[in-house]
Amino acid sequence: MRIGITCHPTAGGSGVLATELGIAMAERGHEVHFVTEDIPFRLTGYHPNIFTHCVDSVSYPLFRTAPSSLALSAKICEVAEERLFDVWHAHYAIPHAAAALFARTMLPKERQFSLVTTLHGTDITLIGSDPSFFRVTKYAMEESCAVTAVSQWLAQETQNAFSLTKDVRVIHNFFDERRFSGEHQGPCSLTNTGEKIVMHISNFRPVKRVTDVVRVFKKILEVVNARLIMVGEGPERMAAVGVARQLGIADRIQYLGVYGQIEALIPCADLVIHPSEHESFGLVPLEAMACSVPVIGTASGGITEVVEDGVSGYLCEVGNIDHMATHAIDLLTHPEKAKEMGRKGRERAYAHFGRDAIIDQYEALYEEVRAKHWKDA
Ligand code: GMT
Repeated sequence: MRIGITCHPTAGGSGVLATELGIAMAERGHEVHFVTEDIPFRLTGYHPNIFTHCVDSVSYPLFRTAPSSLALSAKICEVAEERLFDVWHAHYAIPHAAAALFARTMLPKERQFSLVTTLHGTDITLIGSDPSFFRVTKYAMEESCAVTAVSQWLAQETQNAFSLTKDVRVIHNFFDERRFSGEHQGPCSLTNTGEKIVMHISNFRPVKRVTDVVRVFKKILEVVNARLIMVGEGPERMAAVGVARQLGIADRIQYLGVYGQIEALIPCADLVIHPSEHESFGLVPLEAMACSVPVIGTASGGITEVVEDGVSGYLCEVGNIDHMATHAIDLLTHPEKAKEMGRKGRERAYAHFGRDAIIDQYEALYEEVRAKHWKDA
């Protein structure tokens, strides 16, 4: 098949998932074209069967902000005019599904592709539900040939908010076993001898509650000699720095910035903390589990479908700093218990979220929408 993919190129779960999916499809012999604003950050090295097309952006004094979604639609059209696509897969409803839909409308009938839209989270819970985008989001989903969500929770939230006339299928996220094969390794170059490593990885948006990470860490430090490794970049970083200064623990925290190969970092952690307001899936917790690192998270949304509370980590109430700190201290001071939780997390990750089984589901979906498209044509 020839498959087009549109996704956010920046560090973030939806872009990571879309990129890994494209790589996997290309490895299965499909021809995959990424049409994005930039090269997706996880797309490194050479991959046979993968092609990239970056959207041109034009600024003009009349525009307060450049209408990049229109440029995206035009680019998708341009690429689809050159080659016949079977499927276009839009990751994140706004603007990607809407832009791909517009592109399909502009194409002559014989060039039109089947559109699959995958919902990732805030495209529904925050952006798409905002009155300014609601109708566009709903229309794009209704007009897609298939809509998938990365968790049951997100599928249900979507139906609650949009009452779609079609099903939202659940296809969970996956991790690449070849990348995340390392297991928790204990002391490493990130730390001084004797320090435990607590790690947080995110795009530091408000929904990630990074200042909670710092507050939990402050409580951990009252009992355990530890270092907090913050990986990622985003708008809340300065807030985290400020809270750490106020709490007098700034020197115990290291900010690594955006890091493409987190598979090299996660195995250094003794635990990963992920205290999000809500999380439609939680790719970082899954990748931590794959590396046998226990997770402290929040029982908020689809993360409960990934991390089993009390088995592969602990899920606490959002904002309950004491509860998260108590569990973190328990794990950091009982390495055997942490090791057992890590082992169970890894087992769960491999059993339910391995790459091939999930790719099979997407491939079957592509075949299904393609067959229906040609039947209806
Ligand atoms: O919705 C977002 O926050 C954007 C997106 C991203 O690009 O980081 O994250 C979402 O998609 C990921 C991949 O499916 C999920 O693992 C994250 O849970 C989800 N984030 C939220 O729901 C906050």
